[in-house]
Amino acid sequence: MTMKRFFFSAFMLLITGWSVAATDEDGSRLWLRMETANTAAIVTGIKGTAMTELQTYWQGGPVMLKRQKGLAKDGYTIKSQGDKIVIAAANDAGLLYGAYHLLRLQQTGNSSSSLDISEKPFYDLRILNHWDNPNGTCERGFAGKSIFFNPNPEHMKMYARANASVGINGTVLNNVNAKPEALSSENLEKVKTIADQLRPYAIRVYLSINFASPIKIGGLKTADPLDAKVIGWWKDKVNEIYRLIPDFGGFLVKANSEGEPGPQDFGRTHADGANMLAGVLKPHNGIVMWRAFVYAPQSPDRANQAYLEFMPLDGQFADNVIIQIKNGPVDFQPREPYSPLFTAMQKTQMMVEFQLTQEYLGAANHLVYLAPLWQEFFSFVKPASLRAMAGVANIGDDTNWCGHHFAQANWYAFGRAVWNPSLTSEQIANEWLRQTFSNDERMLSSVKQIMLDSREAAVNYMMPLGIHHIFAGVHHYGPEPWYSPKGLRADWTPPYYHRADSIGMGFDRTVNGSANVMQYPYELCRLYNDINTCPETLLTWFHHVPWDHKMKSGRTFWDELCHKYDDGVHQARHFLAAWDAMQPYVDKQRFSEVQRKLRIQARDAEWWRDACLLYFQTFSHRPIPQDVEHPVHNLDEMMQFRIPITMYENPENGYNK
Ligand code: GCV
Repeated sequence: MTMKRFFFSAFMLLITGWSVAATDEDGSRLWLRMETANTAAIVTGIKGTAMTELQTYWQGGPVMLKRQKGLAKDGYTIKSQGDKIVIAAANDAGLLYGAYHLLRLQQTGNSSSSLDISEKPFYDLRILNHWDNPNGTCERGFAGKSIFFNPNPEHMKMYARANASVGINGTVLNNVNAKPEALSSENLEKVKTIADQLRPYAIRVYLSINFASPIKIGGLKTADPLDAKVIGWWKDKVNEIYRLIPDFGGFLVKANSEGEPGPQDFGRTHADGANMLAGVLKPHNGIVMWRAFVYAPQSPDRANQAYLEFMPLDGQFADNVIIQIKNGPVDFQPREPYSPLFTAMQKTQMMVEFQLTQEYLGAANHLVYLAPLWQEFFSFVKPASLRAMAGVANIGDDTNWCGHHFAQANWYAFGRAVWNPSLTSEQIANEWLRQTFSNDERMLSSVKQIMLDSREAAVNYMMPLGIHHIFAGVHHYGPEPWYSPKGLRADWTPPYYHRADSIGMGFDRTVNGSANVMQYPYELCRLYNDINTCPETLLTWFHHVPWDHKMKSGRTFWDELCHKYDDGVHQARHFLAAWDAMQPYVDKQRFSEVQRKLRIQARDAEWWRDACLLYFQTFSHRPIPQDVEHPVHNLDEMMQFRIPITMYENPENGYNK
């Protein structure tokens, strides 16, 4: 070798050793990046899937799959016995989950020779809700078109594997703003095809229904749930569904909410509507998930309404009805208190609805890891008080499934949390990172920290101290605290929520205001009602806070607000810098795609801070403190800036003025 070639090769070694940890990846394999160990024989059925997965990817010694009585449904044990590993479960789904657990151990570098694991799911029903429309769009979808629109078997298989690998066992295929055609015979054939593709992975399908379907596609004059013809129509429809899909899960219903039809249109209650459907599903073991997301335009406080409509019905729902309640009383805000229905209803089965798709958290542009938000919810609501958990999916046909590589973590975390709500956000992040990126400790701790801090950072740069719903109209991306078009219902405009004026800002929900505090248990009511004991993280949620109110830090409320917004900007910039330092440990494609998104996030954080501080300053008339970075954008320019997108797409860029 000539000297010149020697130096060239040494140089190449150096740069390849330094620059790329692995070959480029596009994220399409999600967290299932296992190397193929063998070519597996194709075996059918759920147990067959477990065998195929192990034969294809397991690199250790022999594994035996065994049915064993006495174990919990879907639970399993994994034990080392001599040179083999035995996975035992009471049902085939348990064997499948055991197989994925073993593969997870392999991928996270934890498979040892002395395994003694015993697992069972906390909830029976572990369900994704897709807000997918028949035309292929996804409401609040930021990752492309619906995967169910033209279901490609390979795509469906990967979707099924990903869900089963974390124990998700149900999926609602269509939007809660349901088109009546969801129940047409033609559509049901399509649903059957999807159900057949998901069944080997122990996943049942469900549908959202339009309450007026008997009129719209049945040709009846009414959809009154107590009308015999209407009940007959639903019976026939449900029989048709079960003939095609014998393990069909049931219906999800959004009724009398945001213009959707419901039993109240016929003078009936939510219980009348839900129980009628429950009655026709019952012989088939189907369930009804009836949403409590209701609010009327004329109400003085949107946060009060689900409680007001549903509490009087507590105890009136059939035993196969579950009331599905969003985690907070308004709508998936970066921070909300928990919905008070969860602690108030005592005689009704309830499930929580979390939103994985980041409608209010920077869409597919911001890295916001949601497990800490769910953990916060569970610090108030006992997991055992719920029957199930639902997650509004963030999945589309984008190559990386979720639009942002780190949004995959929210899909993964949802599955893990519904399997075991006591897993910490950190444990889940650690598992996900190891499988999705690598077991390299030099990368793990910094990136895990970004994930763990990301939700609080978003709260800081978007709406700290209890501020809520000050988003841009319609698409909800970016700040528009001033948005208030003439004639629009007040509760669809930010001023309804922030109520900024010359005295201060915030929504008075105390006993002297909307009395929302009274929907909480006595101790919390007392805590929230007093401005001096109310947690500062929820201050303007419950109080109209004077600009000079003294905060725990010793600062005035206005100064604290400025600091919080600025902290958020610095956190977002820090995420970018910390990620940049990860270049040696991450493949080039995913490194640069995430870097690009983090740059948008850092710019957006600045946009949020500047827009909110300059706008609220027009009410506070106080200076921005000297030790806070001062806005670099102009309020009037920001007020004119609109991102021309619908609620079905992700903005390519954030603020780009
Ligand atoms: C599916 C919010 C969202 C809507 C969504 C609704 C709901 O209002 O902006 O897109 O509709 O919640 O959860 O029903």
